[in-house]
Amino acid sequence: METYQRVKDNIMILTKPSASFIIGMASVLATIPAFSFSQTVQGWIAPAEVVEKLSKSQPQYNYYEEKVPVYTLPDLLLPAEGKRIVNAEAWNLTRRQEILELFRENVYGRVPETPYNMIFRISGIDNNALEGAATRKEVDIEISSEGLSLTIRLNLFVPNDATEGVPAFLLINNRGTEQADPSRKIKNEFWPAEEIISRGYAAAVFQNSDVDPDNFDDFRNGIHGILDRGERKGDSWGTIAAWAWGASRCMDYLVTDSDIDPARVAVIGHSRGGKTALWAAAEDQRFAMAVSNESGCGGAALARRKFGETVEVINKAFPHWFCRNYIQWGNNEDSMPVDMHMLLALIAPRAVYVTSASEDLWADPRGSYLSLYHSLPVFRLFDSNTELDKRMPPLNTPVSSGNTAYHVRDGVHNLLLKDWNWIMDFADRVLKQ
Ligand code: GTR
Repeated sequence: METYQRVKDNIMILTKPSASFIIGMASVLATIPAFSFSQTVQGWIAPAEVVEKLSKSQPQYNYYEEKVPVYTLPDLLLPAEGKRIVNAEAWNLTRRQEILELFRENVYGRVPETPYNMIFRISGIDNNALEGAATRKEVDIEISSEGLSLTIRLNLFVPNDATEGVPAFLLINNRGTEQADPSRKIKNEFWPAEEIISRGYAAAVFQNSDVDPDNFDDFRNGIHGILDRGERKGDSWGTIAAWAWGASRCMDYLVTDSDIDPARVAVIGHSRGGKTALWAAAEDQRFAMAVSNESGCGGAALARRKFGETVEVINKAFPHWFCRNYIQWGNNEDSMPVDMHMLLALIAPRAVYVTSASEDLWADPRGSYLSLYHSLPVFRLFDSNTELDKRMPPLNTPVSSGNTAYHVRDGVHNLLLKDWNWIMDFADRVLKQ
């Protein structure tokens, strides 16, 4: 893998070669087997000017491929005890549960077992939304326990021309409400409800802050303030686990709505929302697909690469996102019993789509792709034809195999219509056929 990365680095610099550099490179390339060059030029490499710019402005973080440490990933198919997993049945029965527990214990934390009541209230229905193309429903999901309560507002558009329950995208909105405005006065590519409807999907969204505000207050506000009991422990749930739990409460509603096909609901999120979408699908197998848009550290990106944002950095900046036990893995990634390929594997055999953006090196595009690549042994237990190239696909070129997909889009950290269109192309294949 190291040789492979260095080959890529060489080619990366060649995008703007100086004369002396070309001469220098000639001797380097002479040592590379002939097939490497043609293979390498096809795949994505981080733009040299972005690497330089970020490395200058943030010298404390690594943006150089050649500085990625040599690492060994935990073996997905080797349980703590017993024999190597060789089939889907054994994976589901033993190893999947073992890895899920490791993520609860070491990364996101455990949902408390506190009982609660849940009520769905349809607060509004507009049968003539989106110029008649959809019905809009405002659903309030009220959660209460021992006199305390909160409400998650689920906004939902369902296509009016459907004759049966449709597949749906549930977006975890971690940005301002204007990015996913259900009144459609403000339209934003972050939640292109019109396009989602026109392609035959329901478009659902909730605000992550309805479940738990995105700030550190020692876990007093949001759902923590309602369900947490007693002292916090090392594996008590953090805010990402709370948001994922909120996605599952939305799913609780969606399975009751006959306009939706409950077997074809995708959960999608961007960045911190992408981390959440992956964990939601790992915890809740009712989600048929998870989309991680540029989720980076604590999401799709391999922690052991220490590229861009790291475990240590994310815990300092966002002390409420993960469980306390996660802190110990900062600068100690090699000892962590999991890495993020194992999170993606927890979603198998359901569909998973991982995305990156070419200028978003903070979220480590290559580490995200490699994570997907290294999760494939589990997807192959279910569909032996699932195969991706170890080289990244070129820019703006989605690749998919079986129930896995990836793209790296040009540009900066965001969820755009371009991303959605490729994601829906994949969903057309895996959720509609
Ligand atoms: C960043 C954070 C990332 C990512 C991002 C976002 O500040 O370091 O892990 O989650 O925020 O959510 O936009």
